[in-house]
Amino acid sequence: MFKNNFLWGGATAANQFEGGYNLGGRGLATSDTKTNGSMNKKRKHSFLDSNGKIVYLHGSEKIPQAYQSVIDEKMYYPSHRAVDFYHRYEDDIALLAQMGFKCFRMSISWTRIYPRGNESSPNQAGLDFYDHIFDECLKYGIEPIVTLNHFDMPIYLADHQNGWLNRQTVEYFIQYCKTVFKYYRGKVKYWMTFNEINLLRGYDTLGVHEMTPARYYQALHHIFVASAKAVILGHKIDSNNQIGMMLANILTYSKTCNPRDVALELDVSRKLKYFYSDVQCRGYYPSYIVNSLKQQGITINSLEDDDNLLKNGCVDYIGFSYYNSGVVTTRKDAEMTLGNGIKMAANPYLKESEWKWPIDPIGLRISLNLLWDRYQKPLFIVENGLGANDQIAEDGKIHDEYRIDYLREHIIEMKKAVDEDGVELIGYTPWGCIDLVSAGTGEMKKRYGFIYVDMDDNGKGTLKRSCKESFYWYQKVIKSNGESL
Ligand code: P53
Repeated sequence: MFKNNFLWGGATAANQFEGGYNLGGRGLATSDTKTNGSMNKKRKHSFLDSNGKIVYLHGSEKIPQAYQSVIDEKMYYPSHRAVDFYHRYEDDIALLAQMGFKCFRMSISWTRIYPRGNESSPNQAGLDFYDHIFDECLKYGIEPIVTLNHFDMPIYLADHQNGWLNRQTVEYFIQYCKTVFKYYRGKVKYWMTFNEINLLRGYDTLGVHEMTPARYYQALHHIFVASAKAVILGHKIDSNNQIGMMLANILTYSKTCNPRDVALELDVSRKLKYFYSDVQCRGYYPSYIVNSLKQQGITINSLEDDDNLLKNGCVDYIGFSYYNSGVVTTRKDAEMTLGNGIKMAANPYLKESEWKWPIDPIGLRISLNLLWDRYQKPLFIVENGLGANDQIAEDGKIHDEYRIDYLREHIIEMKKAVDEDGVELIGYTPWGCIDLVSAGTGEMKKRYGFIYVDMDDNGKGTLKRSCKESFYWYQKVIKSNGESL
């Protein structure tokens, strides 16, 4: 049985959901230069312009004022309007309330609050926008769950000071956190610092041009420090605040019982996942990373107080995403699958989604146990779900029984982790509860929602919302606190 106050809900992120990218005084974010799926491969530091020519983005001498001039009005950038939550939040939240949501996970767009990132005072229109959203949620008894940073940052900080590579970005981030912690004090209790902290690699998330391993670890160190400082500050501003980390929980299996495979799996799980949660839950760099950095000849520049900050800024809970597992093998000829964008060997025991992400509900129970055993901190499944190309049937409805099956199977395993294994679980917020833009591909047709949004990969459509079959199913799940599946 789930606790009475179990947080059933759904999850979103500003850059994939909100739109209004240049409204209400919002500044340009790195994510606003991401094009859609067809451009995906080219998008890191360049894109194809409407004549098929490659245009280099940030750092290019050809475009000095990159942060202002990179947007080509002829191109389609999914974040600019996304699915227009910006104008539709009242109706959208009413639909979530109709489903019985106890909580709603969303992120604040940093550039709505500090358009360039370095201003001395915040943008009032941005503060008002989220204030209205939180009021709207609270009106229905929906607890807002807020990610402070979900895959974006002010493009100004990226292009003028190399984003997270620059220590100064920590201070600007903390200024932003302080503003929102104070402004929304009493309205928001559950926060998360950095979304999928273990997957931040690109220009959009780190704001760093020309990445190298040494630069990566330096930027990451700044992010760890920023997160720790945010936790400390958030507790000081309101001792009721619960501030979590957010881990992409990519579960890895060893392909065989060959000890070489098993040892590799241990190594991969640490480098891909546990390094990050070890720092944020235990408050120091684990020995396996300290030694690996030494071996690579990488020295991280840190300040004297950083050790204390990491120690005192441990998170209150572990928020994590879980979509699938992957198989690790020392064999080079193994058949590889693309799940999660990270290359792993295929698992013959599992089916895969249309996007080739393996489907592994038991892996969710295993993941919950691994994290619980390692840290004994409350867990919160803040993303899970099936990306599928839903079709409107002849009766005008969307019969997404495949999504219901996916979620049901995962909830069953989640329940076993709670009932049989005694894991402490705060809540469950499936990803993209209202269809939104895919982070990995920029597509719209990779849908996760209970609520359908009429829009295609190029942003065309009425944006009208309609309830899928899964909407009514999830409504019953919530009403019965997970008993009626
Ligand atoms: P999409 C990679 C691996 C695991 C989770 O992903 C990931 C990614 C990035 O694609 O992202 C998380 O949209 C992320 C969300 C994202 C969601 O998973 O590629 O926190 O922003 O939309 C699903 O299908």
